[in-house]
Amino acid sequence: MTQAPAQKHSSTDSTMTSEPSTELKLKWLRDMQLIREFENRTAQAYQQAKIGGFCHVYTGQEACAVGTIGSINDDDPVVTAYRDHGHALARGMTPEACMAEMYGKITGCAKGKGGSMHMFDRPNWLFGGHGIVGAQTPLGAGLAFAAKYEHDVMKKRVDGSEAKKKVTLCYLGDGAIDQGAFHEALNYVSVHNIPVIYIIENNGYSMGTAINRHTANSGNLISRGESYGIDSLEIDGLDIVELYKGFKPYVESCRENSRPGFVDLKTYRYQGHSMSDPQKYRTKDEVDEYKAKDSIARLASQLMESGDLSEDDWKSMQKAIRDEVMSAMQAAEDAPTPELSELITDVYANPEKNLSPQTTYTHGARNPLL
Ligand SMILES: Cc1ncc(C[n+]2csc(CCOP(=O)(O)OP(=O)(O)O)c2C)c(N)n1
Ligand SMILES: [Mg+2]
Repeated sequence: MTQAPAQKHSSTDSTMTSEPSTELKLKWLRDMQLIREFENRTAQAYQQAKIGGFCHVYTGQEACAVGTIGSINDDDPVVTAYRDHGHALARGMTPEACMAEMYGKITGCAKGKGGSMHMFDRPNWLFGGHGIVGAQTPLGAGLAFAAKYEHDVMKKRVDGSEAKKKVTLCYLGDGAIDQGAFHEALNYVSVHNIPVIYIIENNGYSMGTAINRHTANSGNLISRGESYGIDSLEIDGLDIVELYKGFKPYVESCRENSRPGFVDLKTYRYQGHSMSDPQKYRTKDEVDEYKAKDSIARLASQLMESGDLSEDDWKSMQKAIRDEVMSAMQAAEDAPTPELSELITDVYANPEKNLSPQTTYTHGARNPLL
């Protein structure tokens, strides 16, 4: 599976943003390296059985989350699939809360009840982490609809605060683009002018099935967005600077015009699909070919060439990040597991009624299982 590097732009071309500042590039380098280190340690902890359940790491794809989340506002909603640690960290979740969640500890972002696939961070406007392929795509439409309704109709938020013009980012993998719910969502958001951008993190594989074997017209994914009347964009997701230059004006155009978006963001994952994947469907040469184009190494060498980063600075940045992640792991290790009483807290709207054999559901029907 080899994907052609892409940079096919739509009508937003004319508004390509200017070169990002050195400060921003250094921040991206740090954010991407944090995800890389975090994911390498996650894989290690999984192998030591400190983390259980399904676990999918994001190594290789770091520029996607960092570059796209770096193009929106702190209070724009974000929702994604199960390969979600990178999005959580890019959105501002602490490594402690993210790691503790995977360790099943009470200090985790979802009190240890969600695990790897369900990173959730309400203060940072991250609405999961979803394990059912494509399930987050109608949720992305709903989040964007709610924000638009608050702005255009209610003129304020439900809590009385200012309603802003927002854009929602909804991520999905190339393996999710043929889900029916996604097509219904695309149709809906286009008809109703809902500003949600669907970002296909196209890593070329759905588990072990290469894209040309799982989807029709795989070389032209944006034709799907265009067929719903959505101005769509192809971007090379391995080069964060180019990604930002193309994506940032696109976001602002969707925000201003209250229009949805569809982005084919071409990327590659270095590890297997999940932690138990013998990877018989691809060659080591293919993986190495992509590693040679690594987004972190590329940005670091660009910054060195421009004289904005020395070898020593880069080494000490890597060390500081390593220490930060190690201390998050230690904190996760030391944190307590949830009390039994936490089992149904935050799970049901009214746990007692729904779980008691004597009572009925809130809407009055009797529980048929009892
Ligand atoms: C509805 C549904 N069908 C099947 C699965 C099993 N499954 C989990 S991940 C996956 C592959 C999805 O690949 P992709 O969307 O490309 O995401 P990636 O893992 O590459 O990030 C499948 C089929 C699932 N979780 N949900
Ligand atoms: Mg994929």
